[in-house]
Amino acid sequence: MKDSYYITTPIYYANDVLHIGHTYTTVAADIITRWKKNSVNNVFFLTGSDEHGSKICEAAKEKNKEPLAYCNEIVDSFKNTWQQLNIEYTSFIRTTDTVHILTVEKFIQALYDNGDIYKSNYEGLYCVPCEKFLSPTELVNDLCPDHNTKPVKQCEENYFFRLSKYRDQLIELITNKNHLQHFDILPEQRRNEVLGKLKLGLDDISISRTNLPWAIPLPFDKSQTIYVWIDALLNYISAIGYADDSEKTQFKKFWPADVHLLAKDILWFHSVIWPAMLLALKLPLPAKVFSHGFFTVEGQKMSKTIGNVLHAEDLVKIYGVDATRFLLLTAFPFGSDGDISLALFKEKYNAHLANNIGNFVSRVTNMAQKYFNGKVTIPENWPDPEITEILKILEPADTHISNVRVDSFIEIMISLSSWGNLYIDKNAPWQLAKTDMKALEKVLYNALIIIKYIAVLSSAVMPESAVKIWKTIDEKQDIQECARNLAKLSPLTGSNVNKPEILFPKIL
Ligand code: ME8
Repeated sequence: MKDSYYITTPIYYANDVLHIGHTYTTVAADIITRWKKNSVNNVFFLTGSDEHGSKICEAAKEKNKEPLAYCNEIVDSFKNTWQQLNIEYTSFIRTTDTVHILTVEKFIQALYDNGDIYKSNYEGLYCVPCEKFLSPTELVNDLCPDHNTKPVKQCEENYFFRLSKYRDQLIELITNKNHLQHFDILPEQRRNEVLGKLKLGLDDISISRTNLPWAIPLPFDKSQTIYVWIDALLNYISAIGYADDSEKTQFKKFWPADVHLLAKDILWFHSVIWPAMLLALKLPLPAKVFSHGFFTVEGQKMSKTIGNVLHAEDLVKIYGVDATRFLLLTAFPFGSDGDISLALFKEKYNAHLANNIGNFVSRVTNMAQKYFNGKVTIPENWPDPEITEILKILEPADTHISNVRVDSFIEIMISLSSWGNLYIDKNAPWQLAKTDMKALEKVLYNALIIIKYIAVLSSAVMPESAVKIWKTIDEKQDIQECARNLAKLSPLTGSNVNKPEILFPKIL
């Protein structure tokens, strides 16, 4: 079995600072990475910036800057955002990095040598914000439906990639689950959309431009530059050393990727164009592409013109880093679109974090202090069936992460805490304190165990809170070891429950 795991986010356009949609994808990738690191030795989490093309050129020009100088500033802002959100990526690739440029040249030359690239005339309508040609049927009132802007007519002699040649092979790899090279597109609804479109036919695509200097020149015809999307997709292999000829490259260790994470706006590029490019060079395809839901804000697409763009930093100011990570991933089922608003986040924060998880940790640890001075000892015949039974809820945790269902993973944490609160209400420790200290100690011990496992799952989602909880319950076990052995219930290893910090104060 391959002892490595490779997950990627899209490389975001360096034309502007990041917004909450970008953060959504990246936090999800970070949660998966953190959890995978518990059981897999080599985990690679790649993110980065997409820096070539008209879109970046125009943004730089507006600010009176050279494209690279402009990108440098935007990349700094990306890195700051990721640092603020506790994102632990392995590598940050820029499409202006030399290693990336060399990879693109090598790859495109190989496609050319293979006979997969040819020259032809092209006339079409190009949408700069999308960085792609749109067919007349895609337009609404002559405008791009995603950006409400008029595409520009372009007519030139370009180089084309023989995309159509790979259609049948792609359909087979997407549909045949028993194929060794099965390529999974998730959720299923998205797979069906891609397949439906593929079955209607597939045209070759133009992969070069004549009048766009801010891009990588074609290695076999320097008068043209490489289409920004072809350049960008190759980041997934340039970052792990595809162009490095030495024996021990990261490429051997990590390729094919386990999952490319993204949203529906760029699914076609990742589920058709990218795999076809790989097939052309007989490279293995990524195991899966997962398209999570798309956020709108109060019913509308986020846009600077409307002025409704939400940034993760807005949430961090109100809720802190951990809660922001949690709130983003619990807003909607992970594969479904949804409408976000500050009101929705507040409601979720109070329901799940302040009133449920935070309240549970606080009331149990306070009672451990009050009734036992923090020293709660293991009951006889522990674990009792009730605890063994409820902790079975942990069984699918690894599977949820492997299936990229971060929402279902977090749901386990929420359910454990809801169960814990009910368990406390049902057993009324304040009554037991008057009649049966032994029974009381058992109830608190069990509740502390539930807290321990909430912290274990939290280590991926809310890492700082996980450490706080661990300290509060005085756990000595290594949290990763505990995460690796979820199937084997472990007792508390500390001896002194401390006074809790308020984890998630209620927000009115
Ligand atoms: O497309 N809701 O970059 P990009 C949820 N450079 N996720 C969203 C979102 C929203 N409203 N808006 C953006 C590009 N995202 C290319 C990618 S990869 C080889 C090149 C997230 O800056 C989501 O992951 O437009 C989406 O696919 C991505 O940001 C698009 O980022």
